[in-house]
Amino acid sequence: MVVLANPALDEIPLVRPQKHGAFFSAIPVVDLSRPFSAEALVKACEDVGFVKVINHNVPMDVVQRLEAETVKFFEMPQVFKETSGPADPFGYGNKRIGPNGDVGLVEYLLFGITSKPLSYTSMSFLEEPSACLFGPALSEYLVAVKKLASDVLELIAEGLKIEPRDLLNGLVTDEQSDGLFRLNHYPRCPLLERLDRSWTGFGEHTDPQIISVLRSNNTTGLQISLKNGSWVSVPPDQESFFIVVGDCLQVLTNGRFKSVRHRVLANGSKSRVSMIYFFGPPPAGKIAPLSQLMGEGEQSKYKEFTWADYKKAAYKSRLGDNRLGQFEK
Ligand code: GA4
Repeated sequence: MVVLANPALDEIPLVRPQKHGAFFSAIPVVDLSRPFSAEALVKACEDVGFVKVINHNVPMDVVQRLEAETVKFFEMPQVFKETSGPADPFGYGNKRIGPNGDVGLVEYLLFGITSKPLSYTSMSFLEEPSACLFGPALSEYLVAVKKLASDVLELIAEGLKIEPRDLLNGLVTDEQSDGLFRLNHYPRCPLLERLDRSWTGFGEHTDPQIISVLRSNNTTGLQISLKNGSWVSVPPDQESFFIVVGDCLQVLTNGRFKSVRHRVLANGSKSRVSMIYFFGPPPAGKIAPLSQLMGEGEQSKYKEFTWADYKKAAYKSRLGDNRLGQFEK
């Protein structure tokens, strides 16, 4: 029997297992420059709630400049870093994550992104004084990654056949949308390395927002939980971005997409730097399953709430809590 190659198939396998070392990674990869990326993104969000995107159009020189400045920031003496803290919620934080007793082997800077439109020239949208320690790469990065988030959400809307097409990305590009930016540093730890132990860098949790866009240096540590409950390591890729489905997108899709539990394990051998832009809707934005995604007779799985309600509840919770639980019907 002769099996003919089907050239059309070359266009489709945008979600494909990636060979990494001796194993096939469970992390879907979507090439945003290829046809069918909308369908591939939807499939990845349904299956895993996490997807690596390539050909994302974020200039690598901007990413590298911001990474270099981030490394420099975290290399500053502790007393200097602490002038931009403690994070409550914005500013410099060390070991303590959130207000309810969570800790990890991590130091970080958290920025609130205000409603003003992002521009290359103005830093005023960053509600954090330490923003002035960074050069233009910070705002250039935020502009480019916001565009990426918007493109991804528009593709997801296309894949889900949501009308109007800008319904989802409109939630994060709205003047009132509530963004957060986090720079994390998981330092080298010779003791852990010596003991060959790993430690919690950032405990397991889901992100409360719509989506988060994560990028890290070439250090391992990030893990995601698959639907069957097993944890898998995400091979680092400093040239790509990872899209994380958040709780709000789970609700908007009535549970068709699942917000992915993820965590960072620190093994101390190499420092890890990550940058995550969290895209939340406007505070008054109503979060409820989109009627056009509901099948005939399908009931909403969630009580209706606003992003402000959800955020308030989130800040009362512990990192690993199931925050959506109290909003389920
Ligand atoms: C998890 C996702 C983001 O990092 C974050 C975190 C926030 C914080 O660090 O202040 C929270 C956590 C996150 C959810 C529950 C609360 C709030 C810590 C915490 C225990 C910035 C966010 O938006 O929610």
